[in-house]
Amino acid sequence: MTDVDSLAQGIQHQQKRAIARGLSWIERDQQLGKDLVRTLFPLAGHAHVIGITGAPGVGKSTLVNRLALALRSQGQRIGILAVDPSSPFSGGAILGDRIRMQDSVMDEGVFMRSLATRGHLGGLSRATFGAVTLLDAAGFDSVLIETVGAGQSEVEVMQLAHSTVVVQAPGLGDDIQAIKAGILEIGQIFVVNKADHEGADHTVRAIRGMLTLGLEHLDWFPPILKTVAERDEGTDAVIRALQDHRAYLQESGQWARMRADQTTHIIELAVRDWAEEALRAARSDANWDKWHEDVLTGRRDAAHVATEVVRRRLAWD
Ligand SMILES: Nc1nc2c(ncn2[C@@H]2O[C@H](COP(=O)(O)OP(=O)(O)OP(=O)(O)O)[C@@H](O)[C@H]2O)c(=O)[nH]1
Ligand SMILES: [Mg+2]
Repeated sequence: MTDVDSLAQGIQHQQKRAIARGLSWIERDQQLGKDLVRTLFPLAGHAHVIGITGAPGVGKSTLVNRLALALRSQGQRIGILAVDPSSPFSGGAILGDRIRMQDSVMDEGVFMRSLATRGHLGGLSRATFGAVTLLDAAGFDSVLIETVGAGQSEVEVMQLAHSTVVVQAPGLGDDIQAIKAGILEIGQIFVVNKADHEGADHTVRAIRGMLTLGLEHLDWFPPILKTVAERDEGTDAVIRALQDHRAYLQESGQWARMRADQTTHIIELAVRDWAEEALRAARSDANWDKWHEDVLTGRRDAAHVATEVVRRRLAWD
């Protein structure tokens, strides 16, 4: 049995050490991690993947903690990913999350992990895709992904979720807040947290006003819910909205369509990896200088050389 197969087996048996090890492989973008994700992919597709996004400090982690405990009390096993696009290493904010998450981390049925950025473009969403696939294959019923809603990589990360909860808080310049992050399009559930603060109703109205501008034709109209996550108020309504949205996705066929899209995605990743590997091999091939010279002098078209590179790689495989 290969390393990948035995680790995949440990993950299926829900061994926390195997899960942690696999996630590290995936986070570091190692070949073993890629192999592992491909091995686990057919076992995934059952978990409800829930994105929690919003501006810094609106209470995402506090809400995630509440949701995790509520789902846990229904008997679910919960995976939590805190995705931090801003820091290459686990920074202060994530460390703070960990401490606040402690009561759920202690629980056997909850697995919490933070994922940091890889240097290259798309690395974060790839790592998150792999991590979600792993946790799903490990049998977690729900996977919660927390990320700060600020840029393109977060939007990409949220596209991995079945249901995205956009969290806002009163008094942060509501209109600009939502539009700037391009966040309205990705939210299926809106939460105005810190409803104990002044202006929560104004924020609800501002969101409703913006939503009605373009979503009338949709058959899912995003609910806008008020919560006080710190005091566990409103958690149940968010849980119900998530269950409704899941049922909606399943009945409308979107759940199956997302799984089909992911299947396309993993094939694309595999093809891209294979092509990159072929190129790497070509660069260290003894013929590289000759090919280079051929293209430079016009003796051969670059596409001809590419065909030869691929042919050689196929013969090698
Ligand atoms: N008043 C009030 N404070 C809250 C509420 N929910 C969370 N907080 C507080 O708001 C602060 C930020 O909460 P977090 O849950 O860390 O917010 P976050 O969105 O995860 O923050 P980042 O991950 O740093 O972007 C903490 O001090 C929480 O205790 C709430 O409903 N009301
Ligand atoms: Mg947080």
